[in-house]
This record gives sequence, structure tokens and C-alpha cells, in this order.
Amino acid sequence: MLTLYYNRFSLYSRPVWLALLEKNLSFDLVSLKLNGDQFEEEFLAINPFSRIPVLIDDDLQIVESLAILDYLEAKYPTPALLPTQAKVLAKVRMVQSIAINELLPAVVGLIIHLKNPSELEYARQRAMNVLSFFEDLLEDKPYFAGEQFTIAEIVAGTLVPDLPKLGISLGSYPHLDRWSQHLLSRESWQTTQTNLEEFDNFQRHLRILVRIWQKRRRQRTAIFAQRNLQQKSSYLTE
Ligand SMILES: N[C@@H](CCC(=O)N[C@@H](CS)C(=O)NCC(=O)O)C(=O)O
Repeated sequence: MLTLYYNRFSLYSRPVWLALLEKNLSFDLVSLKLNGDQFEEEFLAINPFSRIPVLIDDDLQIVESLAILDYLEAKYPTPALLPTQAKVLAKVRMVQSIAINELLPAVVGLIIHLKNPSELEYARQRAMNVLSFFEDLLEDKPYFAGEQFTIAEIVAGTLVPDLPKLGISLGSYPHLDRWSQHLLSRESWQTTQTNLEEFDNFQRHLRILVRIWQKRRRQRTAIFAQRNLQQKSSYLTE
């Protein structure tokens, strides 16, 4: 049985949730409140890095969203979410990495830097740079891999459709706009997409992130220190 530890608003969890739905797998969802659940002993035993998503498949525990997506593809290959042709695979992997490494931090920046004009502008330009790159890559194809829906849609498609809510219109990116509208109409997106009110709450929560990060850093320091001490003493007594 598959179990996904997630949170509805987690930008890293949503691609995994979408992949499970797109692959028509049956799974249980366990929602974690990120104001403390991630530091509970029970969860730390599953993920010592105290982050979601985590996927459990019988006796296997997998952390890190990209590792989970690869696992799902290898273990449940139908429908395939990765192309096999080298050139097309390279495009899909590029979109996936750029979405996570460039667009996701830009989205967070657009939300948290409302009162810092230079940081906000950096986030805006960073997001638009990604959009231009994606627009050229997509052209007039239905999906980044051509006719095949892939992980590129699953990862970039959790971020691009929300940009208009953050003040970046897709009007200048007609291919991405059409692609985004199509994704929003899919059943899996309808299930996982946050409505406007939820998205506003999510933004408010992220804006107090700086204070939350400091608190989490202290909590993580204490947990890591205790874990490292236990490791050292078990080594000495062996
Ligand atoms: N590299 C990890 C990042 C996961 C991550 O940072 N998840 C966030 C939620 S979106 C989290 O669990 N944060 C908990 C915290 O900051 O304490 C992945 O790809 O799975």
C-alpha cells in the first residue's frame, strides 16, 4: 500500500501527489501540519530531515520529491511519465530542474518580498526569464515532450498556472497560457489545485516565513545534535 505524507500547500509535495493521481494508483494521504508535526519523533523516524513529501511503499520509505518521482516511474511504469528518446528526455529533465531550481525560489520570492522592491524585482525577472525559456521550448506542442504528458508538466505545471495570481500574466506567453489552461482542466489538477482563498492563506503563511525559519533552524539544530550524540555514543560502546 502506498502512503504519501504531504501538505496541500507544499510545493514539493504536489508533483508527487499529481504523479500518483496521473498513474491511477491507490494511495493514502497523511497531511502534516508544518508548524510542528515534522519534528515529532514518529515523523523523524521516517524522515530525519523533517520534510515532506515522504512516500511509503510497504517497507520502503522514500524521501526527496525527485527520488520519489523516479521511484514511481520505475515501479509503476504505466502510463509512462518520462520519454525514452534522449533528446526529448533532456528537455523534460531540463524543465523539471529549472522549475525546481529557478522558478520555485522565484515564486517564494514573489510572495515573501512584497515590501522589498529590489528582491521583488529580482523574483519577477527570474520568473519571467524561466517563462521565456519554457515558451520557446514548448512551441505549439501540447506538452513539452510533444504528444506525451510527462513529469515536465507535473513539476512546472504546479507553479506556472499560479503566476497570474502573483501578478505575472501569461498573456505574453501564449503557448504556456494554452498549456496552463489545459492542465487546470485535468481531473488531477482539479483535485490538487488550491482555490483563491486557500492560495491567499498560503501566501500569508509564507510571509511570516523568516520567523518560522529561525524557529525551525533552532529545532533542527537540537534534533541533529541529539542524533549525532547518540550515534557517537553507540560507536564508543560497540
Ligand atoms: N528537497 C526536498 C525539499 C522538501 C521541502 O523543503 N519540503 C518543505 C515543504 S514544501 C518542508 O517539508 N518543510 C518543512 C520545514 O521547513 O520545516 C524535496 O524535494 O523533497
